[in-house]
Amino acid sequence: MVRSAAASVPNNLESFWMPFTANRQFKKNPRMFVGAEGMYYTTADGRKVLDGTAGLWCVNAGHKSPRIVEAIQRQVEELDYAPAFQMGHPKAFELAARLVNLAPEGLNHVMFTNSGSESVETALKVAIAYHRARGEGSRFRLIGRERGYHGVNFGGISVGGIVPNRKMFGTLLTGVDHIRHTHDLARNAFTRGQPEHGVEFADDLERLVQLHDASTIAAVIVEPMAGSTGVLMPPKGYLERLRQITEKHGILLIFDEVITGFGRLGASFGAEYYGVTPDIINTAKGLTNGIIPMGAVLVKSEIHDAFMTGPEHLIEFFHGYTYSGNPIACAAGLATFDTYRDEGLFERAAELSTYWEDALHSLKGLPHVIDIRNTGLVGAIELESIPGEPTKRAFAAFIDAYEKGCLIRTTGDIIALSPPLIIKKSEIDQLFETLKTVLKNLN
Ligand code: PXG
Repeated sequence: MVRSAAASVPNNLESFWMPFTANRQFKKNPRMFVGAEGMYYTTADGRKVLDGTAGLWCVNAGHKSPRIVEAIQRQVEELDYAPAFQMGHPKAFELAARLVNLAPEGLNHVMFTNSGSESVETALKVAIAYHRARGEGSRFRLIGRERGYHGVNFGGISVGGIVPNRKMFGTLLTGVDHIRHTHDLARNAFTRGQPEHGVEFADDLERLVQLHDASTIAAVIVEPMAGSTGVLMPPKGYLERLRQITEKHGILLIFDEVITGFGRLGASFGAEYYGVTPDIINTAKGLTNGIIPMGAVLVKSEIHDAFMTGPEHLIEFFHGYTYSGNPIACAAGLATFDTYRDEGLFERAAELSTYWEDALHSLKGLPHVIDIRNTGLVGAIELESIPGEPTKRAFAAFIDAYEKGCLIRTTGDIIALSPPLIIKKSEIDQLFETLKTVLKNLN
């Protein structure tokens, strides 16, 4: 029997194998969102849930932001899709130019992707190919960092440093090594902003240069502030030193700004916030307010120009996606930038960050809390793990907070918070009052 595509099937939860989810736990007691506006989700059972995480660190301008919604609707009517290769459409060029305008000086060229993971793969490929294009093909090694998160594709998990994301997947990329992470609870617990201790962790790169020789290393990739792994701020002077060491050895520095881009820290990019300019920046998430999948990779002119040689009818770089610079995504991106600018959201994040910091650190002293850290509109509360049962305590907090009307994220036994930048002081109060109750009741 031929089954019609339109035939209705009874809804069931079995078919969808959910990403990064405890599927069996979820399906026994599903948590479904059916609507969203501004700072709040609506659940299937009609409750309002305060979004303490901007979706997954992406809805920086809040949900259903009207200009973005309208721009997408208009674009579908005007030009739904245009081939990404050997053809163009105006909004892709406009969005690239606007992005360059937001970025630190010198990062003048943009490739579009469809996710943070694709931005990572693109950046790593650009780095290796760049060295080869200028006659240093021996520079093939990629250096990541322990506890780094760079998405889930093979390049990203190879340079990434989150063990469960790597251990099941065979040999990964070859020619990859890692510098040590910067988390140092013993010296830095309960720091507001950048930790005092740990600039010397950057010197671990010199150790790898000694081991592999600079002439074999193409690039180092780090998140300016490590997000997914539990919000780890760069120690004071650390990023500056990484920049010095990479420059000294001719190694490209890639900042993965998928989370730190677009106002999260109260500046356009982490690079601007920390005052350190890398050679390549990866973005996604807040680029379109999370509404349409899109990522972008910004590169310095020297990198771009190294490929602009040879006969002009030939393709210069063999890479790209069917949906690179998709018109709907570009329209969403442009309207997102207008919204960030006209609502002053990056400045708003900077202004609110002190109130946010004070509210967050007021949780110090509650049961099981072993660290609290923050920057911009990001916060983390690290809990002591239940012996032999890592992640269980924070997961219980996540469920309880959800039932009490707040969406939070957990990674390991760390609670991570990153609300839309439109959050009001009263909503910051609501979030932390709820968390206080949750933490007090935690086993
Ligand atoms: N790089 C960084 C720094 C990221 O944070 C990615 C790459 C991958 O992006 P895509 O779009 O392929 O998912 C990310 C994604 C969390 C969480 O709760 C973080 C991410 C994604 C989902 C959840 O910490 N970061």
